[in-house]
Amino acid sequence: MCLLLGVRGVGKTLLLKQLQAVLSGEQVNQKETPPTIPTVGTNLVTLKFGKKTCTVRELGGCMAPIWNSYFKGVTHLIFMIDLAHRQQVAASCIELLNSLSSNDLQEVRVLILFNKIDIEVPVGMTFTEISSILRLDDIMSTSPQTVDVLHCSAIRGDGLSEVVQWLETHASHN
Ligand SMILES: Nc1nc2c(ncn2[C@@H]2O[C@H](COP(=O)(O)OP(=O)(O)O)[C@@H](O)[C@H]2O)c(=O)[nH]1
Ligand SMILES: [Mg+2]
Repeated sequence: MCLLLGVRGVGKTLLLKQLQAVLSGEQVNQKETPPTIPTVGTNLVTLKFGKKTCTVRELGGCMAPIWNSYFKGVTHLIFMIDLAHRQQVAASCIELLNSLSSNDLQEVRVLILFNKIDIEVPVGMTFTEISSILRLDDIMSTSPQTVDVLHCSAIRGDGLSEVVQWLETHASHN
């Protein structure tokens, strides 16, 4: 089971819809982006990679205080961060560090996924800027988990093939 976490509005639900579209061979269409509504509770999606599958569970951002009740049995974690929302970075950072320090997640493979690369500076942050605000190097060197980092635009589709690749390589099974 792969868990998809991130504070509210970072793009988790849209990412799952777009991954399903990519994997079923549909074109990601920027103008007809599927609408999302804030996720209440959890959103469970099964992604198919040929004969292999991967189950991803999104937990709503407003559930952060009880995210840890879903950590048992999790093998992979995608933590999403919104590059267009500076005021939210501190909150994201706290939730990320909390999750990484949980006993149940010490062995999981982690993907930190920066979303909304389509929103340009100065509203959006560059990868270099967010990395230094988050102290990403410290997080990567001190956390016991293997941590990978990717960036994408769930709305435009940039970077989604790398996310698909990560899920297929690490998180899917027969
Ligand atoms: N510009 C931009 N907007 C995005 C992107 N990904 C998601 N959004 C928008 O962000 C809002 C919240 O998305 P949603 O998937 O519901 O976030 P969640 O709360 O993390 O599930 C929606 O209006 C999305 O259309 C992106 O890559 N770029
Ligand atoms: Mg959602």
